[in-house]
Amino acid sequence: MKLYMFEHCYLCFRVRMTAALARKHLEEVVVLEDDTDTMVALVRRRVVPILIRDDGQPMLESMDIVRYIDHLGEPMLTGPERPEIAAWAEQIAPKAAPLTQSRYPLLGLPEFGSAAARAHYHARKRSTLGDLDELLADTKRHLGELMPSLQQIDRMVQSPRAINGALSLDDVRVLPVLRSLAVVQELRFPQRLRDYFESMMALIAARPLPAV
Ligand SMILES: N[C@@H](CCC(=O)N[C@@H](CS)C(=O)NCC(=O)O)C(=O)O
Repeated sequence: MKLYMFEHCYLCFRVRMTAALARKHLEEVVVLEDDTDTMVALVRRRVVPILIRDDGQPMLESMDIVRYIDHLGEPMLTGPERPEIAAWAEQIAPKAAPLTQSRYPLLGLPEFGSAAARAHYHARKRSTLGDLDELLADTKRHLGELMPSLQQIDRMVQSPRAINGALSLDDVRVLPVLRSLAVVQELRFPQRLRDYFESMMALIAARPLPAV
């Protein structure tokens, strides 16, 4: 199986963590940020993650891909799910975006490996989030708006090895968000959340992204 992805993309990390948990080999192909042609050639639109299955079929939609990989063998993500965790994962995205998306191009990631790729990202984000330097300068305010959500999810952690006590799709909803948020150097996860993040990343043998 081959995964077309951006290193910073949390939806791509959903797929990567599932493959690691399921012990399925995934060939990871990082697409340059401005390489729209590659994505369009595969699925006729600009989007990642894209999984190319071993039978050559492309798949889109991170959670569909996660379920597909999890069911290639004995499923791992069989624990209970809680609707409040899915709701949390939905509402966190707009609060995380100003903090994370302003930092991704500063981390030396392969999708930003050319000046053209970086320029493409800045232009794209300027039209949705605004100027990235201004977002960075506003880190304290954005962190203040984020912290209640982190306290909330901290209270929901039932075990450092699985948010609901047994591995489930909720881990796939939460861990990638935490991996993204951890790029904010000033951010301190509450204790239980930090234990969860560290033990889950160790479980899948993944290193955190750099933090700035
Ligand atoms: N519902 C899709 C959403 C995929 C998605 O929004 N991917 C983002 C990257 S995280 C993307 O491709 N954005 C368009 C772009 O980068 O131009 C999924 O869960 O896979």
